[in-house]
Amino acid sequence: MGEPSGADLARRALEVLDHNRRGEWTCPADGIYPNQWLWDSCFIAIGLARHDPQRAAGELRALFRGQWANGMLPHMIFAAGSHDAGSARIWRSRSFPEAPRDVETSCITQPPLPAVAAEHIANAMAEADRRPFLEEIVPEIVRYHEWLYRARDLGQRGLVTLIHPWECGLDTTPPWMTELGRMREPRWMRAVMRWHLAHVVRFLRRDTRYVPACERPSEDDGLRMLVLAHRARRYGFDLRRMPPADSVLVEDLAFNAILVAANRSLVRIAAGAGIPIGEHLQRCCARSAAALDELWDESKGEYFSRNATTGAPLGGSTVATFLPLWAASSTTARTARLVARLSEPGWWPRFPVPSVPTDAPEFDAERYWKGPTWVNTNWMIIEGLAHHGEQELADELRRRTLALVAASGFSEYFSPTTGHGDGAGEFSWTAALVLDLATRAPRSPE
Ligand code: 9WN
Repeated sequence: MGEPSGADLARRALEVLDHNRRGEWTCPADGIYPNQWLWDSCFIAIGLARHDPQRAAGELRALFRGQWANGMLPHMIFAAGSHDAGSARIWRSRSFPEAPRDVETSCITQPPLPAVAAEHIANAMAEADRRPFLEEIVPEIVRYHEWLYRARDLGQRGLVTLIHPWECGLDTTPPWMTELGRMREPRWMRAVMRWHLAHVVRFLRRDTRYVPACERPSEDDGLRMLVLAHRARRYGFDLRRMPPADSVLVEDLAFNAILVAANRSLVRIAAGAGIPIGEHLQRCCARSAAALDELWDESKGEYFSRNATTGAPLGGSTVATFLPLWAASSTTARTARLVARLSEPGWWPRFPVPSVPTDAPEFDAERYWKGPTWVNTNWMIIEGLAHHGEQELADELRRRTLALVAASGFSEYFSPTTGHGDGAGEFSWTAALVLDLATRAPRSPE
């Protein structure tokens, strides 16, 4: 595969982002994803920063329209007049006094990337614009990180607990789905499963109107995720009130690795702008960086998420194992072992890096987070490799990612074995991160 023309790819990426633009913010994809999502907007802002830092700043600002009075940043902000009303009904955010009055949001969060996006935007901005931007955005990000530690790290152990797989961003990743399979199911759901009626649910689904069912969550997984969201609602989506027996509580690897990388960005941008982030948050940041190591399994040579109640690791290899490369502050035997794993055949098929290794029993080449290659996880792995001075491998993955998108289009995800584009077409974060990867000169480590 040769190097695709960066300028041409960047131009096409911008067309996708313009097509999905909804005023100040950008939806992930026309049709299937009409609303604003948290980590999508951060990836979008990172890409836009290369082209138009002011528009990127607007994208991030629009995300904070949804911030709750307690600091929580919701994973979705519903577009006014959205046809996705069913989804808004799950949450009914306005019934919570802390939720904003002028927009409807979900009541859970998503990987905490705003600090990373803010750093990319600030670095791209003209000197005169940088300070006012940071003075506005840093306090909001601080409030969000404080909420994460206050509301989701009840034991002050340094690891944030997630209450729903939608929070981890890798929604149907096998470890979470196995955990959901153990959940006590309502009687009606057992009946649906027993009588194989799940296919009936397909007629009620919105997503399969846009994307073939074989590329989306299975009916069983989809149902369980809905049941869990309704159950969490009973407890006000409040971890303090959620009984472990009726909940699925996970110290999620991807989320916590991203949090550590984001904390580092937050400390840097706050220091650069002379904004104190407070001793308490600084202590939380240090604790998180150390606690991430607890998720490492020395015998397997991989990181795993953990059941927050029992402490048991959630087995099954996933791409999340590589995200601590981005989080780790120094290169160790462990990081070297992770880098070496990337060359294993299951992790390095023709179109790397798959969300589940191709030789794992759960691998499903075209189904969502159960196998496909995603550009956002590749981007974070590229950042991680560069961070540890693994420039050659970072550049190789960058080149392969660009070539894949040049050949298959700006799809939501791709088969790691055939390179076929799956899920939504014209997907915003694929476009934005391609814009970033195509525009950057192969990078030197931080
Ligand atoms: C539920 C928007 C979002 C991404 C997630 C991805 C998918 C939503 C869905 O789409 O999740 O939040 O409807 O399946 O898993 O990472 O943010 O692109």
